[in-house]
Amino acid sequence: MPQSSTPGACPGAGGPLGDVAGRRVVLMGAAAAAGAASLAAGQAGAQAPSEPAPASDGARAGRGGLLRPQRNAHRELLDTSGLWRFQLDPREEGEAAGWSRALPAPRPIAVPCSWNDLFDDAKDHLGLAWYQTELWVPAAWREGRRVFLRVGSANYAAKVWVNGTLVAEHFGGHLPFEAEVTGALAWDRPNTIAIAVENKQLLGRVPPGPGPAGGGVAGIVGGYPATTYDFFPYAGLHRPVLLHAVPAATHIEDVTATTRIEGRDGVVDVTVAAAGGYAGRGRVRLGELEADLAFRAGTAQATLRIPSARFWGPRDPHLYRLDVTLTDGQGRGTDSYALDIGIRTVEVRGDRLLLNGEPVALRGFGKHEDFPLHGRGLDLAMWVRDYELLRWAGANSYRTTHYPYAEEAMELADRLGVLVINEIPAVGLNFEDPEEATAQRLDQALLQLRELVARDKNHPSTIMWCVANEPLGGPPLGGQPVPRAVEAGMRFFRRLYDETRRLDATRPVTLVGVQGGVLDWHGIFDVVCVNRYFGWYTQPGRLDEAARVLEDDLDGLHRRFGKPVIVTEFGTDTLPGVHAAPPEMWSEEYQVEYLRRYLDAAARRPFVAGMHVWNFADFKTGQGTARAGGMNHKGVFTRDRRPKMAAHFLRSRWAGT
Ligand code: BDP
Repeated sequence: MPQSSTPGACPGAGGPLGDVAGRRVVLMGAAAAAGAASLAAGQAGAQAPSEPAPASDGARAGRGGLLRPQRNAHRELLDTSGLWRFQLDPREEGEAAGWSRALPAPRPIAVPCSWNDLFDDAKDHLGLAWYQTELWVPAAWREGRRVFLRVGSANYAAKVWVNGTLVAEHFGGHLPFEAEVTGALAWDRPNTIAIAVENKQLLGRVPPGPGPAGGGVAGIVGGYPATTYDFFPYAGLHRPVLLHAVPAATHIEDVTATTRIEGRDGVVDVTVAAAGGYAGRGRVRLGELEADLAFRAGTAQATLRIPSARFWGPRDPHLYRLDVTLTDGQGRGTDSYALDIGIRTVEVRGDRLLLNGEPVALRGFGKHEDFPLHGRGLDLAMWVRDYELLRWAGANSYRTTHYPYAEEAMELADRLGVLVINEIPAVGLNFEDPEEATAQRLDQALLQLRELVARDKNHPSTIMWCVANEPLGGPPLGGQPVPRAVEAGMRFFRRLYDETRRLDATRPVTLVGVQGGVLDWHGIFDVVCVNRYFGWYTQPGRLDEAARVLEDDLDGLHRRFGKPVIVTEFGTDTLPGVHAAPPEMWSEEYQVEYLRRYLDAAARRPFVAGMHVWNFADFKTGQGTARAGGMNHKGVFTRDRRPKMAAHFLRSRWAGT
């Protein structure tokens, strides 16, 4: 996003993606609920423009719904994925020149996909670029429907036009947003959809661009393009753009299902929100069970009890189908929505993490949405293969490092019984950066948190929310914390913790700490998650010494916090085919021996509730002296998913084969 030059700059001063004032921009769901402050903050750079809120549709705002569109007897869906037109706009002239109606010199592009690995001149381009497509909307949608346009993920900032009318603006990649477009559609000709996207690395964003205090690990490894994080800043339309239609009279805007276990029974509390302050009736069905819904001011609740329920977990990922229906005076359905839910509980008791009342140990990885050519674009084949490899390795868990993953990935995790730590894109935060930047980041992080919880709250696979990865309050790897930065972080993380619990009281919340980082912040959270690289970034080549330091460190964390500890990252860069005996850094043997020591240390400590190897697969980064071929090589699989020795080692430890 272009930066406004003065605090409180007048609307439009922000440049092409900053100009929404005076126009009707309808942003739905959680983003609308989050309101003006968050949206304005998201588009700010180092300076803090307080741009007015986009106008939002009162009927939708405040409900926090972000239901994944579906097709059924009452709902329609049109996926625009395919070839779109594309044009870079390095001089940011497109908006004034009317590119929202037609691009002057377009080339074809695939949607969804990152643009960076497709065109040589777009590789390191993080500035503005335009997407455009044309499509007929089915005539049957014209009567009695409201039509919405939903963008699954545009990284980072996006502005959307339909037939030249601005309909939405959104800040933050990796999460969906939608706008009502009913009034903007044409029915006698194709409709033009144009989306302008940019991924500038700016100080006030989340993740932030590099500030005066420098980045986190990326600051150590260097890198071009410059980022505060250690993965490539892929840009573009990363998930499908959908049009969907719902009944005009009223429709189901949101469903929240939370589950409890009482004895052998599963209890499901369901809250339904319907548009326009709906005050009619409905019903909710769960297998044989059914309950009536009586709406007041657009909300209704019901509780269903399943005797001798099957509880969801890795061994039996059983899902129950929950059908919600709105009904007219004769009891006929007027809208419906179906959800697959799992009955399970997650809680922290003392230093144990419990799933369905039993201690659970997470075995798995940190990952990335990263694959050749597609970059961060949705790749369902990759996801299906990755879940197959997780099963092959005997893993039961991963963390969505360092941003929310595709909804399809969450759905697969539900079906396959994989336990997910679900993380917002708050990576690269440095609390030595200017206060103003921290304030903007807080607004943006809160927006992303609200959108993430709204999107993923009904997934049984999400067992924990994570609000940040490796924030800094002083130099990394053990420098002295800076008191002002520690305090600023304390305020920031208390706010994020409280907000997460307010949005969802059913899941633990965590923060992932950097090696040698600020420990005080962990005290706020339910689970202590730490990334540790003893034997790699420190104690290089000295695995036995590294193991002793790790054991002392884990015991210290346990003594200090008395909470479950998860080692959310540990790993070594490893080039497949490089061998060494005795093991040496970068060799396959070194990766195996390093992982062995970490897993052994954890196995002797029942308070260690999980071990996530960094990383599942090699992944693309910026270019830098520590990143051979612009890659992080800490995968136990290569980028094209071939196993290194370490993958076989993990399989023998975790799957027992
Ligand atoms: C950690 C970061 C992760 C990096 C990793 C590494 O959380 O994103 O990729 O280090 O250096 O600090 O490999």
